[in-house]
Amino acid sequence: MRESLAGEYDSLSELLNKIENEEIHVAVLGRVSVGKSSLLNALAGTDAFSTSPLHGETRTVERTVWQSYDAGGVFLIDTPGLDEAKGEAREALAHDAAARADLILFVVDSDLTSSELAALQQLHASGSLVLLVLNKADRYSAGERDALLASLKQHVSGMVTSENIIAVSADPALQTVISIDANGIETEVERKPAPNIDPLVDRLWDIIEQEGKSLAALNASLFASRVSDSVSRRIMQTRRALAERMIRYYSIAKGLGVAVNPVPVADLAAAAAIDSALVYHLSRIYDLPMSRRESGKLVAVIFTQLALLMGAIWTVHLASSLLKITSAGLSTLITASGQGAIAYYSTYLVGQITERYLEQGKSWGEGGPKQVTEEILAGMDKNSIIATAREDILSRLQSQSSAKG
Ligand SMILES: Nc1nc2c(ncn2[C@@H]2O[C@H](COP(=O)(O)OP(=O)(O)OP(=O)(O)O)[C@@H](O)[C@H]2O)c(=O)[nH]1
Ligand SMILES: [Mg+2]
Repeated sequence: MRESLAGEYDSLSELLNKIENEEIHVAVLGRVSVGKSSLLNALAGTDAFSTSPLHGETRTVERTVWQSYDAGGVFLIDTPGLDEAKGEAREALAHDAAARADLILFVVDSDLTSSELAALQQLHASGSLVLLVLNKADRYSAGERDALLASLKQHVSGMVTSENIIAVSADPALQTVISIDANGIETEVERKPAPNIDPLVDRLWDIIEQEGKSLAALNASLFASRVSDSVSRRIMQTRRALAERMIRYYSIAKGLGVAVNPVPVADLAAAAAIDSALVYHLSRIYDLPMSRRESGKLVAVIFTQLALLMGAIWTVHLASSLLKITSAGLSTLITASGQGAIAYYSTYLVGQITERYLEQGKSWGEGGPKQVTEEILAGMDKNSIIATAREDILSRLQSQSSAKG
């Protein structure tokens, strides 16, 4: 008992570490010999992983860093192939690694087999983010490839969006080409084509940049929700910590966005979109997933309450008081960061209110949204939050401008 608990604590603390260090783990999963290790080598730009025409080359879970991603902290994780005759233990290893990853590259080399489909369904049910990668595209004509992609798309509709279904050639087969020398003599030579993985790299960058840190946090929380009840208190703490981190992350993102690019209040729609993304992710941390639409609605409810309670003028007051405090130097930065701080504060409020709603099992309780909003406002030290916001934003603005200059 103690041992199994210790194991769970270990994996939890590993996850927390991962979030602390802002690591993102990308794991491959797929049948034997579809080219998982080759794909990771192509991504890494090295021969970090051993490959072979024989089935079952990869026997353990191994990892390397994706160096071409500047921000660092992206790990590529290789796993043994699924579906091996006698490989159940290895298959379990692979699934386990995938469950901890933030993003899964599910690699296939032809249309889906029933066991591949089953594995994808399992991943989908557990909430993993999956890219479906059709490897060995060099073996197909353009027409065949498109037909295959269309078929894959159909099989996984509702599980993988079409932008996340990508054809690549990680390790294209040798090509025979005719070379003609200066005397016009033709000889056949074998040529090794370069890997073609650019569409996948682009998509990975997009995802990591857009969702980056929250992706790691999100996945850790999904994993945490699968461990046993005996650690549920610890999980609640983990959730709070994750939620807090995520709220802060979104608050900074919005504050910074507004500070760098001060917008008239007319841009409320864009602001609301950020807040509803936050709500969407928080609902996953609390294992009470809401759709994007539901999240948007919740934000509208919260905005209404905030406006009723604080009046539309509150932003103006806040802005002028902030500007008064800070008149020395850096004037444009300060003005900008004043607006940013307000944006930060509003997202922070939305986050706190949503968290309360989720903790109560997706309910406002007897007093409705008004009471929850009042309680949160009453229990919050506005000035210290705004001060933190300004510090966060200013320090980032300054490091940005010093990096540029
Ligand atoms: N034609 C072609 N062959 C490829 C491609 N990618 C990989 N291969 C070949 O497929 C074979 C298997 O590649 P691996 O990367 O070892 O496959 P794996 O999925 O890691 O296999 P296991 O570790 O055994 O599960 C090797 O002979 C590769 O050269 C590709 O894009 N095109
Ligand atoms: Mg392998």
